[in-house]
Amino acid sequence: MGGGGMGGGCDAGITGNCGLHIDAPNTPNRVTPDVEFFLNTFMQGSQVINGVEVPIWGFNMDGGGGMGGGGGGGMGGAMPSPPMRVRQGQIVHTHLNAMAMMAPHTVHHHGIEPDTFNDGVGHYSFDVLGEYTYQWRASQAGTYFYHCHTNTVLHAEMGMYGALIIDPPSGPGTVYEGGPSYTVEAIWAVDDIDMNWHCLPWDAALCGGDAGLDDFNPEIFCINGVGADLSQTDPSVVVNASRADRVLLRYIMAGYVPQRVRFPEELGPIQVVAEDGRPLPQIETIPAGGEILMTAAERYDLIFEPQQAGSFPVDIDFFDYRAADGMLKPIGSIRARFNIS
Ligand SMILES: [Cu+2]
Repeated sequence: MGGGGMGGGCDAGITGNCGLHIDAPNTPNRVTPDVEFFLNTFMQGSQVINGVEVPIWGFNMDGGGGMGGGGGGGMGGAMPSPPMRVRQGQIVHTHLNAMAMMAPHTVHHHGIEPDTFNDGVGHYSFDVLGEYTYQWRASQAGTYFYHCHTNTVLHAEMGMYGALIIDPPSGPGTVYEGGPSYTVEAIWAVDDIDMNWHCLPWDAALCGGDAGLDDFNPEIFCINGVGADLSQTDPSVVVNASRADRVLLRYIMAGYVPQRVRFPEELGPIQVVAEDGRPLPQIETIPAGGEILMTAAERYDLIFEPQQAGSFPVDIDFFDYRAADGMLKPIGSIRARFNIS
C-alpha cells in the first residue's frame, strides 16, 4: 500500500490542458466552517491489489495544505482516498491542494447540492491547479462519495475517490433522522480496474485523439482497495457482528461495469433503507438470499439482522458493460464475508 514510488514505471507527464478552465479563486461568501478537511493530491502512488502493483493517484489527508511540496507532489497515499464524515447541518470546508505534478484536479462531493461555484465539476466551474476551498452544507444524512471531476472517467479510475458519510445531527448509530438504527457499520466501495488505463497521462484525450477511454476491460476487482486475495480476511472489508446486532452496510458502487451483489440466505432478509443518499419512502425488504444489480455511482444502505451464527460469503459479480440482447456476460468476481457470532 501507498509508497509514493513511480507507480510501476508510468510517466504521468503533462501533454496539455485543452478544454479546461483552470483557476484557483477565493471562495465566495466564505464563513467559518463547522468541520474542515485538507486534501492533497498525489499522482505517483501505487498499491498492490490482488498481487498486482497498480499505479494510482488520489487524495491524502496528511497535514493541512502545503503538503504537495510546491509541485513536487511526492507524497503517496492509498485508494480509495480517506473517508470524510460529517453531520447533517454542518458547514464543511474541503481544502484542496492540487500541486502534485502540476496537474489540475477538483473535488466533487457526489450527491451533495452545493452552488455551482463549489460543485467541483470542472466543466461547469473550474479545475483547480493550486489551492481552493470548497464550501458546502451537509443537508441530508446518507451515504455519498467524493471524487475528482477533471477528466473524470480517468481520474476516478485512478483512485481519486473516497467515501463521504453524512450522519444525522445525533451522530452515527442512526441512518437518518427518525430512521432505522444500527449497531455495526460497514462501508464497501467496490471498484474495477483496467490496467491499460493506469499508465495514461492525467489529460489523456482532452486534446483530442483516442486514448481508449471508451474501452474498459477490468481485470482486477477490489473492495476498499483490497483485492480478491485478501477480501475475505481484510478487516476493512470483513463484517464481524453478533446475532444481536443490526448491521448497516453502506455499499458504494465505485466501478464502471455492472455489479451484482448476492447475499447468502443465512443473513436473512435485506432491508433497503436508503439509496443514493436519500431515505426510501418506505423501507424495501428483499427476501433472504436476494441480490442487487447496480450501476456506476449508486449507493445502497442495507440493514441486516442476522439470526444465524457462522461465516457467510457475499459474492459480487462483475459484467461486461456491452451487454448484448440484455444478457449479462460475467467478467470477474470478488468475495467478501460476514462473520456472525
Ligand atoms: Cu483529478
